[in-house]
Amino acid sequence: MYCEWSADEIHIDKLEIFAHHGVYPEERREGQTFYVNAVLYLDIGEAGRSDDLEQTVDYGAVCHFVTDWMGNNTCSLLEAVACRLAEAILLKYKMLSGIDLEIVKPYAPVRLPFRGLSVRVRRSWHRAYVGVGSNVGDRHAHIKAAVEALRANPLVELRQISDMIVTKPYGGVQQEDFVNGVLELDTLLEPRQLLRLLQEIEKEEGRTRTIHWGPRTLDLDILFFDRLVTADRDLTIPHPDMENRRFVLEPLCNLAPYLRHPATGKTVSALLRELEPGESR
Ligand code: A4P
Ligand code: MG
Repeated sequence: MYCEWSADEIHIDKLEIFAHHGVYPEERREGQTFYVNAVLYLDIGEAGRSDDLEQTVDYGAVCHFVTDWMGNNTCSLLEAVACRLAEAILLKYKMLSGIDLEIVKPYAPVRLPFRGLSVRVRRSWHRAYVGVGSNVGDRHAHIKAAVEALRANPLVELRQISDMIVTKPYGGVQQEDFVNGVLELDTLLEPRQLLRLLQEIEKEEGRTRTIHWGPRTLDLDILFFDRLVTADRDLTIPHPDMENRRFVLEPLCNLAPYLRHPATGKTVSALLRELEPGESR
């Protein structure tokens, strides 16, 4: 699971596995040797104190899991092996906050001298806050459907749901009142993948994009993603203008009052206090 400070590591070096991954048919048919290197990130403080295996991740079990997974699956690309296996390990061993995983193919059919070819990935759980809003149709039903869709996604762990509040429309467009709230989730998805998932869920609920800031069956915005600050054209995190929106800050404060805006360093509760009483600018 997500952990901001887990700096402890367990290392697995050169686990040898015979498996059938590769682009060429003979690689898939005959199989070959692979090596797996991994760094498992977790907090082992409790296990260090208690000397209890239950408080940590059993590296023997992880080695067997990796061996079985490599043997029971077939991929063309080393990239696919590395990404899928890293995800499978993090989903199986929830105590891990992240993993560095390297898949080495020492006998790749390249017909040139080399020591080993490998793909290395770094994957970890992320903590995201998602703003939800609806002001068309059965507003609570749209939000409930979003919650259910997120719950059904194996790469998402929904942790907390704020109180839902009824809010006056913000932004100058004449429209019905909104129901707004915030969801706290842990996810293995990267920011763009999460955005794509949220947009798919919006679409499922009949969202159409016509008027900017206009009425919508369902709006799902990424407010925070770990401590990421980014301003790409299609993805801005933290969500732009959130510090001026009571309909965002109030439910967010309900879940995480001491969470800090990564750019300004201000807590959510301080941002909410700074809004004029009753005002949603
Ligand atoms: N986008 C960029 N960053 C993000 C992000 N962090 N999360 C892009 C989600 N999307 C992000 O959004 C337009 C584009 O923003 C997306 O294609 C995505 O790539 P949209 O949802 O298609 O359009 P929109 O909702 O009309 O625009 P926008 O800017 O998202 O509007 P807001 O900021 O969501 O505001 N009043 C009340 N009381 N309650 C509300 O919920 N909502 C709005 C919409 C206006 N007034 C409101 C409420
Ligand atoms: Mg939006």
